[in-house]
Amino acid sequence: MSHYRQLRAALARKLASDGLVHLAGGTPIPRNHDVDYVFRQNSDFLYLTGVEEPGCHLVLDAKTRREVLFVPRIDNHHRVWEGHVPGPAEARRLFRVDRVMYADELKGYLRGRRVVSPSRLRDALDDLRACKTPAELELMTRANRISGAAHRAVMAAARPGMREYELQAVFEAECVRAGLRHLAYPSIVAAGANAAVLHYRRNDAVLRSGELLLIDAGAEDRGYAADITRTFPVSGRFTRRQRDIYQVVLETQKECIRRARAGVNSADLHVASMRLIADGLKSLGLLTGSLDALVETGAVRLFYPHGLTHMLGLDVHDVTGGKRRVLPNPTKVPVRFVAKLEPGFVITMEPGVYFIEALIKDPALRRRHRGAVDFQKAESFLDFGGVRIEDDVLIRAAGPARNLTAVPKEIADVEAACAR
Ligand SMILES: [Mn+2]
Repeated sequence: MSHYRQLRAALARKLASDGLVHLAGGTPIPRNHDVDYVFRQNSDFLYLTGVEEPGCHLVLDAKTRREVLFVPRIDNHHRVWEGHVPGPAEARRLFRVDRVMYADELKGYLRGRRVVSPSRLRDALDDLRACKTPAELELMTRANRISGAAHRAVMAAARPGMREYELQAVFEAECVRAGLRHLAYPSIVAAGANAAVLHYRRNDAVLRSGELLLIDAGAEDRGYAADITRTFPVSGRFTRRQRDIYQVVLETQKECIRRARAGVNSADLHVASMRLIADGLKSLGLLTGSLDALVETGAVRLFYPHGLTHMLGLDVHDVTGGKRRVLPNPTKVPVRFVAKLEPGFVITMEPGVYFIEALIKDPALRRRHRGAVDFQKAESFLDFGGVRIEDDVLIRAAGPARNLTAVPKEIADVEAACAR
């Protein structure tokens, strides 16, 4: 809790001349009659308070540093159904705030006082949340360690004939068993051609021998996410064709991790990954032409249509650091995440190669990239699906990034993990 107190002090320093900060925590969201979705605290609120209860508010006087936590007034009926909820005295001790009041007193408390505008507060929080503190990194490391063990369990459990959701169950059971009861995002478990659906969610197909299985899944620890993807052979051994594509993605990922250092622009890294993938696909006869042209015309995007990296933190696609960090895109290709990497950033590294029917068979794309893409060859891969390899790395002040993800990814190691 002293960690959260320090973060509130840091926010107060930033907004000292702006007045009063009012931040509302999350409230339960109805799922259907009498049932709410599993509650997940608002990320900003969690960042500043560590409070995982719904219906709370934080009011922080940035000038005097005085902080008040507002908690819901609990009646006996609520206690009958929900059990013990800390009252003001207990909440004050638990969450180390100056004062605790009831949420129904908030309106009166704020009356006539100047409150920091939502956009100003948004920017200050984006700025603060970008660089992770040692305490945050501990949680992120733990989320990664447990999610990583769950990925290894999935590799060991996979067998032809199983359904994708059986592996989803293996992954999620491992995380819950280790104490992480919330996923950072819905698990993607995609066998064969399903891996070419980037946000595949059905997870109900049968795993067939000879196919690859792509699993993109991560748990969160007190809100801090892990975001990990592995692709492995259902039968435990890569075929020649799978090996070729896998190796292109793996070498690209490893090279991008080597280059991910403080001061490097994430957009440049993305272009570097496009070039590496284009080069690999050239050597496999899927692409033809100069790397510059394959990147600038977007030909390589037919096989690699998403970004290389995003920020990771309390949100799986985390804040990118506020207005003062906004940069023009220095490259000639559209990139969503443009930032100069800083010590304390945790980012994903997730190149991929996919054979997506909607792109490969698109008449306009076929006209535009005629000559650069061997569409006949690409069509012969339509049953392939795709390969993505995703690790989470911490940018450090000096030297290479620290990889938080320890899950087998070299071909021999993946096959050994599958055989276990
Ligand atoms: Mn990701």
